[in-house]
Amino acid sequence: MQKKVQDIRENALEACKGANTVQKLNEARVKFLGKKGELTLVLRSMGQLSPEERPLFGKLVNEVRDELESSWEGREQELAAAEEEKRLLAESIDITLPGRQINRGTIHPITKIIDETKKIFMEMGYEIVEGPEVELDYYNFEALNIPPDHPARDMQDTFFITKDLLLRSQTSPVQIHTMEKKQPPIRILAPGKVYRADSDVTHSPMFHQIEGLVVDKGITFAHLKGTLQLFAEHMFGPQTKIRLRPSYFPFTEPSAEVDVSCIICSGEGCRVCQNTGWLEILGSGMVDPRVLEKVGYDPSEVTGFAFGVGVERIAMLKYGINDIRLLFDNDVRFLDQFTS
Ligand code: 2NL
Repeated sequence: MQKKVQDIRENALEACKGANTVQKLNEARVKFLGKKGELTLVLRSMGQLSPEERPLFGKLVNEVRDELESSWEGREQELAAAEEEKRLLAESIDITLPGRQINRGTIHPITKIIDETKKIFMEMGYEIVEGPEVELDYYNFEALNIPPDHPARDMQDTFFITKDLLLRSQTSPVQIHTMEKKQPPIRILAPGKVYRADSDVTHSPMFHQIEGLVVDKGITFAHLKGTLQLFAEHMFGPQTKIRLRPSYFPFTEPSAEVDVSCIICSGEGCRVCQNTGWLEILGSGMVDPRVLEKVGYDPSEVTGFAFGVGVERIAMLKYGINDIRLLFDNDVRFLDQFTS
């Protein structure tokens, strides 16, 4: 029996050393030290021994059990440490790996033109003003001296909500509101969305306009010309020339269309300027005295000039975009080209 215990001890120690996973180690423990394990069974068979032999045998079995238990404990710690190390190694993060590129957004070309224009005029002391996109007919048309039978007032051209309420077709109402609230000197720039019932490759039913207005004592057409020359140089480059052609708007008198020397061919003549060397970029004029009167200003005291720029047109010219819809599709392959 003693020999048997020694054999179990040796086999168990062997199995303990040989177990290379926690699971195998547990299996071996069940085999030798479990309820039905070899050492347990040999202890149960103690009845075969004489009463004198039993205490000694019991002591031996207990010693072997203690030895095996501690050996198991040691091996278990070894294996657990090895497995932990393996796990940590597998989970470890290589911090030397370069990070994934973050897709940064870009500023929309329309926003870029608006931001640039705001900067140009803020540097000349203009205040930026904004207002509602839903307006009264009065502020969009009547206060601007646009007669009741004017084509712009047709349902075909303007989005009416009710008889008196509409989506503004220009940003001028913002300027009317400002003049009603403040006395000259006025120097304001009104950028924003406007709406017209029109849609093709160069027209969108929603587009952006920037209007400027200056009213003060002694404002002349020379101020208008100088201001727009400066704007053209800042927007299109220092070599840019401007040209004014007589025109008509109900809210300005006299009125002028403003052309810039072609930004593609510098005035030589090309496809973009249709061989004229010039590009039409804005409408302008001296504020009609009737508009000043309607907001309560005295036209014999103060005069003013005003202008309106189509933002999409400027963006299309400046970035060589041939279809206005590209500006509203929000296709990142298009927008990604407008970095910095
Ligand atoms: C164009 C023409 C223009 C104005 C807008 C204006 C505003 C007030 C009084 C007088 Cl409150 N005028 N705005 C003047 C002339 C032209 O825009 O073709 N825009 C794209």
